[in-house]
Amino acid sequence: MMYNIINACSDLGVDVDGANNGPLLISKNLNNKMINKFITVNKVDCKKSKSIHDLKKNLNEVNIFNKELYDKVIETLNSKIFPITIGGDHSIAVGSALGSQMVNKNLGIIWIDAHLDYNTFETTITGNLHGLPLAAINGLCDDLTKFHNGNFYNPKNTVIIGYRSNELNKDKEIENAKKAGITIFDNNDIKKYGIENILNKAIDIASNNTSGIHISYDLDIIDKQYAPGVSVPEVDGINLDTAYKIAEILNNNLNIIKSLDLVEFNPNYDINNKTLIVALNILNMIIKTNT
Ligand SMILES: [Mn+2]
Repeated sequence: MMYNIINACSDLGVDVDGANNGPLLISKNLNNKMINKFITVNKVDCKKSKSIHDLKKNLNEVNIFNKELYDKVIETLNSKIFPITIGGDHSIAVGSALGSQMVNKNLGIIWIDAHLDYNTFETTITGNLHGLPLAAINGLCDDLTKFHNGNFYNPKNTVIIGYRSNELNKDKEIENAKKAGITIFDNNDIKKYGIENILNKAIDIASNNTSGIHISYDLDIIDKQYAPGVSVPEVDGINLDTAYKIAEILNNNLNIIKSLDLVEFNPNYDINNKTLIVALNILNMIIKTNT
């Protein structure tokens, strides 16, 4: 199995700057003989909206970006290469996950994240589009997915792991997710049952009657003391052993995993390259050869 690394260089989905510079920094330091090639998608040149009154921040530019990323993921899969998309803020997953769905048809998804990313245009209070991608992928945010001509991900095969955030509008976001019927394993579930049990359960749910799984791994699931270089850091996250255990289990399941994102590395907030090194370790563990 060979891999294309797709650098998704956008921070237009969040009012914090810098996540657009994460992918190239990771790629520059990624030496792995299983990599076929590096592809880069850049955000369009624009004046980034950060207005608190704008509840669809940079919508047009995010859509232009995601359509281009979508095409790169489709192209990669059509040449029988595994796409790894490096973000970028999490709004880029609308492009990568739907691109994979377009080719693989009936995928499940595992969203590894401190946040639900399950706001809709009706419930977002910030207008930061990186808070909507999972709802969008389930077909609940039409304005973010007009470029997509295929199926959406079925909520029955949609699983979140690691949720623990305390955002102001979290009740509405949880309500969205519960109404849709997705499965949520929160941070306490990981503490109680262990990451191996939880991730294996998630894989069962996401792969049940599907053609495979798309993985979206947000670095903010990790405690901010180990991975401070993200746009919205959260305390009480998983430790590095757990973060690497996830990578190892993903590597063991590459037969059913069809595509993957690693997102939200923001070099502006990194300390002593901690987060960069964690991201590189995770990628090298996922794409190591099984021999
Ligand atoms: Mn996220």
